Amino acid sequence: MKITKEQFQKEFKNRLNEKYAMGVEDASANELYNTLGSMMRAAYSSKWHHTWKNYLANQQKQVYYFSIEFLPGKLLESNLLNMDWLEVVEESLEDMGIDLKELINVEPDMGLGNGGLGRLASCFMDSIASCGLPGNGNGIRYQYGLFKQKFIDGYQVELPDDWLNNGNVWEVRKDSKAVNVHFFGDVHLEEVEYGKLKPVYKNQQMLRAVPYDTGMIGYKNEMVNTVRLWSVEIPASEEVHYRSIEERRALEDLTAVLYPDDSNEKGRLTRLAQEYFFVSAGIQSIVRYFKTLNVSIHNIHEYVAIHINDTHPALCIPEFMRILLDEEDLTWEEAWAITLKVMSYTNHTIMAEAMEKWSVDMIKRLLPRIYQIIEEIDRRFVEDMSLKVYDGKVVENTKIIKHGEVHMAHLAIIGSHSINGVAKLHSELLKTTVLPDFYSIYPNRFNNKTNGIAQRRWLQLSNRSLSEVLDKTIGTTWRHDPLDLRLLLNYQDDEKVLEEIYQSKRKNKKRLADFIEDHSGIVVSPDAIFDVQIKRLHAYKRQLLNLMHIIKCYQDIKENPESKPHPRVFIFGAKAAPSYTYAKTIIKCINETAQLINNDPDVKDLIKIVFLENYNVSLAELIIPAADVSEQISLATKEASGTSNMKLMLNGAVTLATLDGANIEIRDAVGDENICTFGITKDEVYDYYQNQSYSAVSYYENDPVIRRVIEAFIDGTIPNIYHEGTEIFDSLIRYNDEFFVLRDFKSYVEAQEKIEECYKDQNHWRKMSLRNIAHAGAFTSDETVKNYADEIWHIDTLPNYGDEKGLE
Ligand code: RUG
Repeated sequence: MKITKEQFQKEFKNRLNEKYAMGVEDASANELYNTLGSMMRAAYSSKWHHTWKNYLANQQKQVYYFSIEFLPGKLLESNLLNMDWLEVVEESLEDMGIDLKELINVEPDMGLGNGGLGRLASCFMDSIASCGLPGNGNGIRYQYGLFKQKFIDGYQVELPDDWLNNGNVWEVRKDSKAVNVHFFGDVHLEEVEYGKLKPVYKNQQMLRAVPYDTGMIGYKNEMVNTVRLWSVEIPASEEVHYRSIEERRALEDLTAVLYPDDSNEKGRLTRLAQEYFFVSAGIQSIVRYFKTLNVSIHNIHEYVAIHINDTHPALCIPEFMRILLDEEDLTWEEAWAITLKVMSYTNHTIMAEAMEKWSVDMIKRLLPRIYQIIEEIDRRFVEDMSLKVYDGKVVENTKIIKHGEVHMAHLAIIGSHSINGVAKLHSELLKTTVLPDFYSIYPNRFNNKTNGIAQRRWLQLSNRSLSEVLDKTIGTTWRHDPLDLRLLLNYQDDEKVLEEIYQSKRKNKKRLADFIEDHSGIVVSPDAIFDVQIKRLHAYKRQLLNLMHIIKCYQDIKENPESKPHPRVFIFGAKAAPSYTYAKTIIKCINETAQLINNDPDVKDLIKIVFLENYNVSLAELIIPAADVSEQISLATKEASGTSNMKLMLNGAVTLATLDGANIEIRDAVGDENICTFGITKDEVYDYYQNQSYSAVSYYENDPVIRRVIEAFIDGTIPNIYHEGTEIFDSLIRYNDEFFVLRDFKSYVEAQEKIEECYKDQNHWRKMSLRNIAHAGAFTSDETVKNYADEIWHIDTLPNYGDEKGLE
């Protein structure tokens, strides 16, 4: 999509005038942003149209990625980059006296996800389009995104994120593609002809699902795929039933909020209704599109792949069955065989509390026909397994309906031809420890697809200064083929290149330091080590371990005022689920420790703690390029993959890591000497579990350093945490430290000492940093989605893709 400066400026001014009857000099940043956005949308619309027309003409098999979360952040800059407009627009705006950055700033973050899971979905959408693959997203258009986090007196306070307040320039409402979704009521099966049963419904509630489509622009390849997000409305025919505002609100609330919990849930009925709502709407729209291909429904699996991202969309399986059985009149056997070929599922966690289960009563009431189908899937599964060699225990462990609950992971596994984990260790644990019975039944379904990140957003856009150094040093091919970052290894002894990379890091640190001062009043030096932990606040991620080390450093300085550690800034970014009190307790403790340390003159600025409010994609884009140290310190076995580890590495941070999730693959890629690992291994963790031999109190009693740190929580050293400090103390000592923080403390401190030692030897550190950048090309989502495409979805680029890229 090419445009010249002259064309752009002319069109921009015209559009601004048309839209707002204004000239550039009178318009606000918001008006300019909307003008630019609408102009871009108009420009890529024809490519968008062509892309799906080409898919249609070629009867291209497409994948539909069903995810209850998408976390794209801002789209303006990445759309400009992918359209190949970025430079022209930046320069043209500058000529007109407009700073593109100001327009970027007015765009709200599209925060329709909680963390890694939603961000991964958005990286995949970018990569699928950028690799020219036929794939689309399907999700919910929440009216409110993930809450905005504020700190008041050190406590997390949640405010609504009204992100649609000023409209959304990227979305297109498609009224003509709306569908109806049904809930509640009674259903019974009636024999319509000999041997053929059909459901008959009474008293159902009907809601309208209206799609809002957003174009997913491929990187300079003229392709535009679609993310379709569904919003609820009351159908015109049903208006009379809902006369009061309260009744209407209750229904419209269905797509109002993103559930801000990764694991615990309130409002379960609404959450279950959300899951069915976007699943049913999505599948109906896929089948409707499929019918325009004029292909027999018996072959739908050759044209459609559906991916279930975590268990939230697992109802895809019974919903697809419902359509094949009730609307397309297929036999159960054939419908099931097709469903299996269409569906695939990714598991993102082994944390037991995140394994979704729904009460039978609730599903039966809300989705009576879907429940019948789940029951029948389960009945046939149990029957089949009992006929095969499996013993009763295996069948008991794997069936879908147990103790009055529907196990969504079991439904997803039984109904999918592929089940993957998101890092090698995680996929291994699924087979050996979490789902061994399923693995014994379906060994061929299990596979690994290590996560990846979109290097366009996480390097090209967010770290322009490093990108320029790379272009100058190794050429620009890495922008299309990130594996070419390896060329950087040729320069590991080149002082000039090392210095340039260092200078670009320093520039990014200065930018972050300015932001920190503006937003929190804390002054930090860009010459300090920037030590970063950015992720959801969760006990297993062990922000507490980080905090305990900081307290130790503080106590060391107090005890020995002459000590001279290299200055450090410990930077946190993390939201806690509103109902997760322990996580909120940790936030409060970090904030109070920050108050104490940042204002203690004895510390002489050797340590600073900065907990930035409202961690989101845009903030990540600012923090990551400035990081020296990447904290990836979850207890081994608990973090399925992690993706901030990949983003930080790509930006030259050195990883300080446990042997968990994708950290292990990062270590294998960069080599032991370019990462700092510590902590117990998965085998040691399971050993403790098996022998029940862990005793936190013995660490407290026998290790004076640990004792001194833990006591700081309860002896008044850290002010204003009387209750919170006790809660932390109890979690560690009374409740035996569920995540082995005390067990790993010593080796974590040693690893931190090693980090400091390496940093002080700047030449050594700079080489480590370079090697991390050079090896990060292996962790891009482009590579990951290509593996999904080849091995799971069996989709391909259009036949002429790559020849001309502009497909007509
Ligand atoms: O916790 C996991 C991360 O380890 C992983 O990197 C990410 C993407 O695969 O998914 C996260 N996750 C898991 N988010 N929600 C869940 C459980 O539903």
